[in-house]
Amino acid sequence: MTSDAPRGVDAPPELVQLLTPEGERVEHPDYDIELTDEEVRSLYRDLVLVRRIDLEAVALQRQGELGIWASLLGQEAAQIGSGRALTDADMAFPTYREHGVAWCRDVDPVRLLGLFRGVNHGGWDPAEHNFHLYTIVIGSQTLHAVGYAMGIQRDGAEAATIAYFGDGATSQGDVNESFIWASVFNAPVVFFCQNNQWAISEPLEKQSKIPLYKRASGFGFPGVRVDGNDVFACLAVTRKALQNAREGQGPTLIEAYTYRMGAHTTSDDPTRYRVADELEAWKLKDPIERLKAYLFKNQLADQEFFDKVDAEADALGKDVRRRCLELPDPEPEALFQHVYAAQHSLLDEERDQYLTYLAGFER
Ligand SMILES: Cc1ncc(C[n+]2csc(CCOP(=O)(O)OP(=O)(O)O)c2C)c(N)n1
Ligand SMILES: [Mg+2]
Repeated sequence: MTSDAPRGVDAPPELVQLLTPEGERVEHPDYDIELTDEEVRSLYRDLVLVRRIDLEAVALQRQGELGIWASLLGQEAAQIGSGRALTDADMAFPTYREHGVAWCRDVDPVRLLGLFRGVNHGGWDPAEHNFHLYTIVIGSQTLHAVGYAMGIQRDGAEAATIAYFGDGATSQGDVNESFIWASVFNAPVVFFCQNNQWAISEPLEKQSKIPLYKRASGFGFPGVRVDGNDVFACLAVTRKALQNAREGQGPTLIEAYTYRMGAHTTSDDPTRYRVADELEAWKLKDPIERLKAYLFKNQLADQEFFDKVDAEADALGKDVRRRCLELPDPEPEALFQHVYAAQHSLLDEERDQYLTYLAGFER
């Protein structure tokens, strides 16, 4: 770090920004976005609702109803901006934290919770939503995304894929291999890295000596750093990168510069490794507050609108909680389902053995 300011908080000069932390609209020579007032209000609603889902999930975990939860707090704009840039035909490959992108892909939030409650192995049909299952193995989904992109390239489809991953994931072999494949095959893929400054307790400076987006040039494709707390900029930059990919111009690496305001997961205690100042400084860059300020200042929304969105968020929180608690426990034999695409004799045998074993107990 070159200044005494808390980590990452001095916005780097090369950052694409269209909305300042104070809610002022600014221009960028390479990126612009035309949004109707209704579209801006709709983005605000998305941000507030996904934050509410996240808050409810953290509370459910604290009450013992979920095994674990990976909060997206602070990363809403990166996820909603990029998620709303996708067309129905595009395919997204998430990590375990992309609840905002899931929202944009119309995945019922309760389905996400089912996975963290341990009552299913995935929760949704990737083909139905063009949103792959969550991936815990850091970085592996970038390879899946490139493979899928090469497939749609051969199909001649007018679509692109987007691979989500974190700053820490850029140190994984899988991610670097996926960059090479994407580059040499000119695959229609957008690499969307949410640099939230931390990989559990490892700070960014332990992952890279150069800004992450600059890594792309070594692989032979463009990289761009965007203000990850600015929903307009995330939407504009991702839209352009996806369009380039669809038009045969190959991959782009987007580094969304943001901050993980919560713990890594509910199993983590960030007070053990980071100073409180850092969080306080980043709170001033909150993605929701800046859009709210913009809406207010430009008289695009009044108090009645904000109250309505808050009420909708509360109702959604209640609904998600109720339906989460009602999720049925799976039958023990469900463990053996969906392991392979088709029936498998060894697995059938193991399932029968297990059921015979269970039948020996009184239920
Ligand atoms: C291959 C692999 N190695 C290690 C882990 C353990 N692990 C889980 S999350 C994580 C840090 C990931 O950091 P980052 O990529 O920055 O994503 P973030 O959680 O910050 O969104 C690690 C090392 C894992 N899940 N998979
Ligand atoms: Mg990270």
